[in-house]
Amino acid sequence: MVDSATESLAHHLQRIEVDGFTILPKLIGTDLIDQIKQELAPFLAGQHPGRNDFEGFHSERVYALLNKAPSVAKIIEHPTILPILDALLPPGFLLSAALAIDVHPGETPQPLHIDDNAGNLPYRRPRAHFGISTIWALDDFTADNGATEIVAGSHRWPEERQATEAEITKVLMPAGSVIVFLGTLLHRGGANRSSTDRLAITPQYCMPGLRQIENMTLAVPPSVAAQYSSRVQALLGYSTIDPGFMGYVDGVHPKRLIDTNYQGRRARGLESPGLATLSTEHQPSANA
Ligand SMILES: O=C(O)CCC(=O)C(=O)O
Repeated sequence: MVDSATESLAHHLQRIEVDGFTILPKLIGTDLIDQIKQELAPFLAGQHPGRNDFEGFHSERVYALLNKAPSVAKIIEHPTILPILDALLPPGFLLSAALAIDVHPGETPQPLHIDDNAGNLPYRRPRAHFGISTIWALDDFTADNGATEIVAGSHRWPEERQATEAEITKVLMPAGSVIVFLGTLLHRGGANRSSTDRLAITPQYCMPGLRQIENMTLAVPPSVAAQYSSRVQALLGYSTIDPGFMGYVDGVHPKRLIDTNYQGRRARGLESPGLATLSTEHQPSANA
């Protein structure tokens, strides 16, 4: 028998395959929204307006979120979102970016873009996605307050194709909702023609072997990462790609920087697969 969670997962995966995105309405409630807003408030006091058209001259962005607003971890590892990500990305995928975007009145539309080519990788679209993005609405996304805008189906488009205004759709959703979309989908922040702010948080995830957009293990040092779950620590980069050792630090598992008692593969009775594929001078400690 197929349970409703499996059915719902299949539905969202189907939507993502066809349209490039799916929307999950009201996944979090006002308690968590208020808690996150409270933690973000000191960083959204007007000191850091956007520095270019992409960040938005009438917007504020807060980076290094897990070093500033710990409750954001609850959406980064939300139990309804993780299975979607697990289905779309290889095991060991990473948190590539996690930022708050407060779009103020007067903001103009952001340039249309995709999220999974920040490293200028030499692969042209159409291609498989390298990442998955989510945007959580912490305020209602309305027709005039800067709601995210997407181009449905553009994950299949060739690199050169430009969207017409008629092909751009606003993501209207109540606070607490989230849109999940492929890293290859064209989208942008909308213009804010209202008199109120539009706050969102965008956790973005990438293939385990890619460089993260934000350097997460510097943004969230071991002493701070220690407060989070093992899954969030792994998403930040306190992890290695298993089987193998990519991501090691000084020849050992990066989790040792958080927990000195963390047991390496050998102590756990595991082989160190993959070592044979490297020449001897490049082999790290088998204890990673
Ligand atoms: O603020 C939004 O709605 C979208 C922002 C975005 O796509 C980005 O900055 O990458």
